[in-house]
Amino acid sequence: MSYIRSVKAIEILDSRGQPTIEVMITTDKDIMAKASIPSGASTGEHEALELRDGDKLRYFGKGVLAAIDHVNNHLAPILVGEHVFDQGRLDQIMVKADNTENKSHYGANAILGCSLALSRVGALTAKLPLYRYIGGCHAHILPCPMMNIINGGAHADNSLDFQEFMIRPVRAPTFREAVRWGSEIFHTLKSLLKEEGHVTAVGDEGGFAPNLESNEKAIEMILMAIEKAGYKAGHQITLALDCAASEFYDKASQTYIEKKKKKQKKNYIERTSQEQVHYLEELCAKYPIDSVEDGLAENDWEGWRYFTERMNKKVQIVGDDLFVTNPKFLKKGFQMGAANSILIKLNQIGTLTETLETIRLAQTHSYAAIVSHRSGETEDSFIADLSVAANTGQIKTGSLSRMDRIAKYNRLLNIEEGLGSMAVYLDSNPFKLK
Ligand code: 2PG
Ligand code: MG
Repeated sequence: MSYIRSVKAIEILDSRGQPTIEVMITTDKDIMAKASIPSGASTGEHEALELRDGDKLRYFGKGVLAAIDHVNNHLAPILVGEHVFDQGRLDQIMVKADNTENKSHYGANAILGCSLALSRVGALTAKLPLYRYIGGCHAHILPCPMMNIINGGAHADNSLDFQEFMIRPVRAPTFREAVRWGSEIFHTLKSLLKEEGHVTAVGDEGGFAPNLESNEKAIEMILMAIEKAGYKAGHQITLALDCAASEFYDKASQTYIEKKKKKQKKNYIERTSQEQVHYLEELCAKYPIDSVEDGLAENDWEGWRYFTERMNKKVQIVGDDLFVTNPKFLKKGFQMGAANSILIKLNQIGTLTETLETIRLAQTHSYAAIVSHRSGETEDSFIADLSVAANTGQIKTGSLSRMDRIAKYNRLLNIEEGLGSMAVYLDSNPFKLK
């Protein structure tokens, strides 16, 4: 038997240079494991609370000393002396002790730090790779990555309102090949952007952040890069969008506004919810797009229902801000017929156990689950193991640059190697291309 001897948190920095929390757990057998917590920029209204100090004299109010104090002085006493394999029960006790709907008492960052460090120390104690410890003996599916090679929205200081323009190497034979295809397309895109005189600086998730005149132009540049790199768009590689539409939805007028163009005093388009759905449909008809995330705003449930009714059989419709990894909102989605997939982010809900429950709920209702990073990340590659553990078949973890993104790809390459002949790279595209 192994017991938790100590739990300690410190303040570290994430990929945007903002403070975040790292938790270290040590057992009575001197086994030690750490976990650190990511942070979003385009966060959903109903996410679990990320506790920030608000003290303007430190990190412009973004310090996490209060969350750290909660770990060291309130959560540690709950965990110390407990058995390291008691993940489910200990997550439950921490949630109960917090006793709020959105984990605002201790902070979801504090609770999740403990939850993830606990599972790592459990895996080390069991002498198992993390994905095997969490997922058991049937965990063997390597996820199809959604690689975000052009960044816009809240992740880049450029002209694009859509947040993510992604490629999916759906027909790659292995994960290793999927990474190679993605990397070659990424570098080809760089040279094409350069040729056209665009900047090749990258955004928060490592994709390029050029000032292109429209979403269509971004998509067309990617299609050119796919072809020039020697791949077939619509067959080997499909496209995925994360519109992050809550960011450009105007609540007062209930319309979707080309916000960045408006700000630059250029001609801009304003769309009603129905028009936004029709616009997305046009994009999907014109280009080999088979996955659309947050095409509508988080509270525009009627728009989601309308989009799903029209496009359910044709594309993967992914709820991120809409569901915030929370069973309550996912169930509402089932009832209303909103979306057919869910994005899974550990820190939207705040414990490993609840995250696994949400994935299970989605899968039992034939909703695809896609494990995802946040735009602010650390070197922690927990989500790579999680995607294999839960056999989700899909992961979204950014572009082919910046070590905070690459760390996850590298971990998956190692997992694939470790699984050997057991490894399966899933063609996770259940939607027929036109
Ligand atoms: C998203 C995420 C990750 P953020 O919207 O899907 O790409 O962004 O972490 O900023 O919410
Ligand atoms: Mg999103």
